[in-house]
Amino acid sequence: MKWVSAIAAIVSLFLAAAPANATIRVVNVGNNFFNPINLTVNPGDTVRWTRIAGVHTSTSTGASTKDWNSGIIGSTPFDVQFVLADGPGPFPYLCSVHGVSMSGSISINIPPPCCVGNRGDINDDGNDATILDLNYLVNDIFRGGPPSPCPEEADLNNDSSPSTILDLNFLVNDIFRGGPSAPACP
Ligand SMILES: [Cu+2]
Repeated sequence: MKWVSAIAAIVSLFLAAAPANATIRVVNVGNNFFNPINLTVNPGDTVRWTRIAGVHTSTSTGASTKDWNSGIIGSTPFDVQFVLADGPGPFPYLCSVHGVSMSGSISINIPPPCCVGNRGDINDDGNDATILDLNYLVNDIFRGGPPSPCPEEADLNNDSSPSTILDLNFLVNDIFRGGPSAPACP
């Protein structure tokens, strides 16, 4: 119980200082264009198509693995989240009212291969487990922040399921209590 409340205290400390969350990236939908036409986002970001004029949709072309169709976009914007597992894209789309003359694409900025650094380097900044990694992990687990760019590096206890409370336990124990460091990547 003492252990749990210690973690809760630390977590609440870091909630206040947690870094920016996954962001919302706006694509304006006008007559007859998307702006920007081509947009690259980070894993976890949400693309928000926002109508500024006319009658339009955001509709994936079917040429990629990710499909969406907004229908006619009204006063409520249309959101799609792009995650690491979607792959880099590009994900082409068009307006189903105006066809290929009104089209665009989304790409995802995929980070370099995993486990090139140290396990525990959750934010992939090239350093071993630090407070910044703890920030990142808390943000991921409790606030819907982006998952680690390197899932293997986020799996601190090497149980094949990254970014869980058990990894948070492990990291807190490592940083604050002189507990064991995360095992090396394979
Ligand atoms: Cu249109």
